[in-house]
Amino acid sequence: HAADANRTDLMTITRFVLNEQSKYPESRGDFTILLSNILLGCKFVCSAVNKAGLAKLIGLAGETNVQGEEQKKLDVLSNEVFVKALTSSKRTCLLVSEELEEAIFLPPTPHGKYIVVFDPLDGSSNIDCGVSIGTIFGIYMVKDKNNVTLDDVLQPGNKLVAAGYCMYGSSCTFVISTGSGVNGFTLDPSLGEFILTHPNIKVPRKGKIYSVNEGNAKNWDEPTTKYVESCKFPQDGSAPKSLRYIGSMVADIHRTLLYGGMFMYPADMKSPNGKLRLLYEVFPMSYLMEQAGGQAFTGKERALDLVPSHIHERSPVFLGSYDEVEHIKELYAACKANG
Ligand code: P6P
Repeated sequence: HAADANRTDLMTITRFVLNEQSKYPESRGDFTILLSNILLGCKFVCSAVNKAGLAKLIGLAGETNVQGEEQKKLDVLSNEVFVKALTSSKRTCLLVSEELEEAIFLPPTPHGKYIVVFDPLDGSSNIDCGVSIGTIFGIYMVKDKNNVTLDDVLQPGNKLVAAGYCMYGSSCTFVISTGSGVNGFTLDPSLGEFILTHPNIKVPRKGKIYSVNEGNAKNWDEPTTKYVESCKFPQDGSAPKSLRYIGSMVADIHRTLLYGGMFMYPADMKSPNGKLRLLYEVFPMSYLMEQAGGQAFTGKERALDLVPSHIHERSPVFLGSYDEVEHIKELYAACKANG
């Protein structure tokens, strides 16, 4: 029975990554150990997020609980979980979190060769209304683990060795790339294992969806305005695009990866660098989009080529289907040519 055979031949993420890593004979399993700690953090956060609504009802998460203790807000709790998981992996030497003003330099007792940048719970303002939220991460290698400096994390996104996200929604979906394509895994809570459900994700070359906060339209620049106009009133006789904007980056990106289209958080007069953070939002999602056959552009250059000047730097971003990003690049080039 093929179905039974499939059911027993479960491709767990650990097996999948071990297969991938076996291509590198020198690999000593450090990455697999790091990843298993990231996954542990995701399972914990998934469980806490799923209880958040209920906990709020009975006064636990984010409120004072029955013992009258102030419960940690979920994003603070998530940050602590990932810092502890990454530290105890003994495979990291430097951490940057959206929740922490300063980077964490781990003492060499021993520490590892990996640098992890992460947003422990992106979109957490959406928790109370039950919208999907997520953890976003990127992984760099340190040059010399006996001499770790902040420059080791102020690297362009094109130096990432891996990136991914975990979306806490109707199911817990983990999407990752280690540089040879993008694969998606879904948590089977009865096994506590992430199972391969979306092998070799490729973003459609064109898309019928655009995703942007139209509330910022008054402040957009000319290329952005023209691009959105072309989505609503196409001049080539094609059908207008649909607008889908969840306001939670992991959810908007996951849809864009699977269905295609354009996700954008452009610069505007109010915020010339846009809103999204370069290291742990723009770079990881741009890395995934390129690995899936799409593109990521800042309005000036390829997003992954940007060199951060500080760990919480922001950047505008247009990312998604190859042809959609090509269109916005042409509009910016034309605008530049016309001065
Ligand atoms: P706006 C959530 O706060 C977030 O960081 C991303 O997850 C999301 O894409 C963006 O901000 C939404 O921002 O300004 O449209 O509400």
